[in-house]
Amino acid sequence: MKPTLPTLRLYRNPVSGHCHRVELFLSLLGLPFESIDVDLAQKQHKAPDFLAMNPLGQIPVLRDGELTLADSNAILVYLEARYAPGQWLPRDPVGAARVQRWLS
Ligand SMILES: N[C@@H](CCC(=O)N[C@@H](CS)C(=O)NCC(=O)O)C(=O)O
Repeated sequence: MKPTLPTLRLYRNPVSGHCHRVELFLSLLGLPFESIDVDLAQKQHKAPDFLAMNPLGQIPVLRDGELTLADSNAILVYLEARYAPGQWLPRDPVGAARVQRWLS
């Protein structure tokens, strides 16, 4: 089920490929989301409030309601399972493994 309100918030930076893959998938799924730019030069990703979301101090981070999730691969897997189950990721062992290999 797609949310009617922009509850999805993506902490990102426009030059980040890891963020781009999440933004691309959000767009492919037609999910509205709010982008929050994280200024890497200003070390915003190492500030305490950001480290509370991702102790590794890296973007992207996705917030979906009460959920806070870091890592682009994890976010892609979550978005597919939550909003488009069975449409992008195969569930058979070999197919699932091949997708994970590609993502990695
Ligand atoms: N495995 C992570 C890697 C994320 C990552 O490397 N993000 C970079 C930007 S593209 C970052 O935040 N670098 C800042 C740092 O590591 O201090 C993912 O897939 O999301």
